[in-house]
Amino acid sequence: MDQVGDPAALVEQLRGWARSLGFSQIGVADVDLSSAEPGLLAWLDHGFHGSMAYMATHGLKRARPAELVPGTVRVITARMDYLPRTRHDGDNDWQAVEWAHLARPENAGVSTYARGRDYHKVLRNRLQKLADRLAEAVGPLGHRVFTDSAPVLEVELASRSGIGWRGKHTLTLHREAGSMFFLGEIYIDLPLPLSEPVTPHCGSCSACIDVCPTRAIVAPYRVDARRCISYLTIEHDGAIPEDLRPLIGNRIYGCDDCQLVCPWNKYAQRSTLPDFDPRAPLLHPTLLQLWAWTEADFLRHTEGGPIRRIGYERWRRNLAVGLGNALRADPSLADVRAALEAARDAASPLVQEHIDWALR
Ligand code: B12
Ligand code: SF4
Ligand code: SF4
Repeated sequence: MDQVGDPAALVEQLRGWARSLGFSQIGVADVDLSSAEPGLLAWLDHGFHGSMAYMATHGLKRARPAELVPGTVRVITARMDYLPRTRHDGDNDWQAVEWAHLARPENAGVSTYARGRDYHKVLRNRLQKLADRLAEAVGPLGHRVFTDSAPVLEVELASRSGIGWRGKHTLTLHREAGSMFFLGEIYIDLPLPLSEPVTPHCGSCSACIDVCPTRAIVAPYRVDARRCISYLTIEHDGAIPEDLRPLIGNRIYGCDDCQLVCPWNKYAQRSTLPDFDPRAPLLHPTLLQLWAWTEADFLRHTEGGPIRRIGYERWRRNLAVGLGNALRADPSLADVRAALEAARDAASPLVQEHIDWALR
């Protein structure tokens, strides 16, 4: 610690640098996550990870930072708010705006986080800059930056270091910031002073559990990913289980419901960066507007964004489910029926099967 001088002052400095890079908060976590290991193992044992093989592959390394990066003694945790800086529809109640959009079955629900630039890129670059600043100040520093990119138990690290508490939906949330933020980490070999966790404030609330369209939050703090719309529309390859299709409604990329209903998200903070500004076609589109996209349109509109990762076929699969649910809500929607029928013959077998389901 010689090279550091006053470690508490260094953490204060780090906070200032982090803020200037677009982070709203940082913390310092210990690397002993052993008390989280049984929960991680139970989650895997229940098969809650579904086809996300990467969750099982690394096993307990996910809960052991020093095994992932030897020499790590602390983890700097960071929060970056992503609610877009721009307000739309002249309304400050962003949750009400989102609910109103989802309430119309012809509309397409695209998760708030996915409407702008891919957060992996935004956070990684900025975390690396933060690590570089720290290395300039303290001399040689063993470090690695992560955001949702490696076997790291991010929510656990964040909640242990005061970024927020773990909500019953399993995400990190904070009294003054809700949960509409991404997490990132810097693993370091420098023993900075730990930051204190905050007290949890879910109390007797169970709004997120009750609102979940697919009952994916099977108990407080337990998400069965196989039922989660985020998993089904983003992570899952192949056919979406038929029994879950009607429950997905018009959500075609991810799902925000458990966060939209959370009372603490009244306090969600807007991003300070333009990166998360929504691209116009993804803000509040209808299903038919997106269904009309060719593959070239899809690639153009999603360039540099997270949606591109799922590819055109999964995108069409998700839209077909949404269109089927719109028809179910209102069988007289002749334009929806016609659009599905017109696309059927040229579609891949996977999409064709979802179109057939939608038309039934
Ligand atoms: C896999 C994953 C998913 C999966 C599974 C989600 C989950 N809850 O595990 C799916 C695809 C469903 C998903 C969805 C979403 N995700 Co996600 N996801 C991840 C990822 C990569 C790993 C999470 C993880 O470790 N899960 C494993 C389980 C074991 O961990 P856990 O749920 O936290 O469980 C702990 C306890 O609750 C308990 N426990 C859990 N289950 C059980 C079961 C039993 C029987 C027992 C005893 C205990 C127990 O033990 C665990 C250890 O303490 C992280 C990034 C990362 N590397 O950490 C992002 C991350 C959690 N996701 C994020 C986001 C934004 C989302 C979505 C909101 C995206 C969207 N709008 O569609 C949704 C929200 C859904 C939800 N309610 O969780 C953010 C959350 C930011 C925040 N504020 O906390 C993260 C941190 C990514 C990031 N870098 O910002 N995600
Ligand atoms: S993201 Fe949607 S489907 Fe997944 S747990 Fe939350 S409310 Fe349920
Ligand atoms: S909706 Fe209620 S239970 Fe769920 S995370 Fe928010 S405060 Fe906690």
